[in-house]
Amino acid sequence: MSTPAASIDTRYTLEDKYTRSEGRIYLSGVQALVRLPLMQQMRDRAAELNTAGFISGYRGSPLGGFDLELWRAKKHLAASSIEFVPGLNEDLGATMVWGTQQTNLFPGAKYDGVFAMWYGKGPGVDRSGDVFKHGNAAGTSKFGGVLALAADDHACRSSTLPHGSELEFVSAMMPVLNPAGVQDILDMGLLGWAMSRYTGRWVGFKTIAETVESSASVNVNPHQLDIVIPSDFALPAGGLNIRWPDPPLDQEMRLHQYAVKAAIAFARANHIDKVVFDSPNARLGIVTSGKSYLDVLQALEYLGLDRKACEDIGIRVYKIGMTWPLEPEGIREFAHGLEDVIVVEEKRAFIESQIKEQMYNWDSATRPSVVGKYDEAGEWILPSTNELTPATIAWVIAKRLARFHQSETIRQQLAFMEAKEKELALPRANFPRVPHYCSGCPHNSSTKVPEGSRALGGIGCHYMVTWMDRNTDTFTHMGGEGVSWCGQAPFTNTEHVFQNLGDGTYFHSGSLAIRQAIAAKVNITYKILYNDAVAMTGGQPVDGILSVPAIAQQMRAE
Ligand SMILES: Cc1ncc(C[n+]2csc(CCOP(=O)(O)OP(=O)(O)O)c2C)c(N)n1
Ligand code: SF4
Repeated sequence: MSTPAASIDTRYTLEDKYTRSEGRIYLSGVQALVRLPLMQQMRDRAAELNTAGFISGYRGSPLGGFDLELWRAKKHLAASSIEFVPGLNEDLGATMVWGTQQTNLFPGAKYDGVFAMWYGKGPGVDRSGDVFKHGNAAGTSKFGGVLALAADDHACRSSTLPHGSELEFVSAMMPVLNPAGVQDILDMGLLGWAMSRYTGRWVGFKTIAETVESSASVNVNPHQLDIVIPSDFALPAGGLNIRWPDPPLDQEMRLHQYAVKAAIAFARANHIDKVVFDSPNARLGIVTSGKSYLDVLQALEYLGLDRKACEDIGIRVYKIGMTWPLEPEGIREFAHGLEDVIVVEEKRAFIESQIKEQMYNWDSATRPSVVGKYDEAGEWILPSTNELTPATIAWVIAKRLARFHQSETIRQQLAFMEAKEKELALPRANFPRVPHYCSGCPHNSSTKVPEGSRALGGIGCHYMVTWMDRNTDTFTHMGGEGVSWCGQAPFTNTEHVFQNLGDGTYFHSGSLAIRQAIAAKVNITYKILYNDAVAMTGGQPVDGILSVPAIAQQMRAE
């Protein structure tokens, strides 16, 4: 059947994804993140606020291409008074973001406030911990706000370690939002900045490949959300925003005594956590968040359980948007009347441990059992390693459900899944395909080592050398290149090693590693692999002027 001509918007252009202020648009998660500050500006202008925006951070999967998309949207950002200044590395990017919140402490500020966005891969979150702690303790400005985007790689698809950043944010006492898809990125992003202004805190914002690399048709009206300020929470005198002077113990008091509670009040007032499936006689509850929420829906579908079936059987599903601090009233209402709660989340027991802590003092006669990573028998039912699959989740739901509900459909579905798994487990021909450099890549020749010598790997495309027969083994985190040798050299008969160091990494932090090697007086030869790009993340230019003569001069000065 042909589509009625009237439903085709013939005036639509690709630019509209950043300019339209109503209707639905098909956006990728990364495009939604670019659109987000533009929408914040639309809201601010409608509220007659004269604000500006600022974006900084450092690339890394799954936000490897975020900066490329921001550069493409340059003219839209400029028209909305939004500056994009890439960081040399993540923590310096975060420090610039901290600075944006200080702008209005001094005379001369051109805007009412600067709303800021930081982005970085999980290891970038790790290395920015000091800035996060200081910036978050100091606070955000009243009409500014900070969203900190963590790019997490749960399954280690493009990283040296799998990672989830929740606990790092909590360590800095930053509230954490976990969007489940493209619409959530827009909605929770706007809520995040509003929360940041209200609580005076930096707000952590989780992104993973499944959410930022997916696409969806989403409502792009910046005013569709009616964001409310809590009426049941009293801010301390002077509020929670940044100020100067501000002694450290005063900052700590504001953070511990008020800010976390303010975030809870804000989340409650704006229904950031919500019951999505309910039943008048609910017995089994499922708590979940982010990508796991989508997996739970898929798992229920595998079991043939739609909304109506959940209602009839007695299943209630709770989708948590703010994973820390867990809003207590919502979880209490959700758990009311339940016999059993399953917490479905990837990586460590983050929500689960908060629920258990909150429930500890509830009336034990009505308190439901709670399982997540482990069940009561200590069986590892929803592992914290790698990622969870809808099939694994479906098995756990079916098993817990079987305690009060048996159904032929579920039995058949499980039998079908079991047969599939057996089929997949059958021995099959295995032809591992080890990635290699592109033909013509300079790393092809530059990572060869002279006979009898050995080299250490580093972060970047050239890391692939560790899979080749080139006597190159072990690596460090980005920017530690060669420094591990400083710890080995005094204790081995090996007299010398080569160290590979990409030019992007040299600029990010690696030049300091070279200084460390010189200071430690070790015998090492650095190969600075100049390919004029931060190749592994999309071929971005290094974030400054870097030429071979400039590197040579810098090295000579060392
Ligand atoms: C702290 C940190 N930030 C970001 C990344 C993501 N990352 C992995 S490789 C890479 C690029 C390295 O570029 P370069 O050193 O020029 O090596 P090339 O890929 O060009 O060989 C980046 C940014 C990371 N691993 N760690
Ligand atoms: S550095 Fe560039 S050419 Fe070399 S392997 Fe990476 S993407 Fe390919």
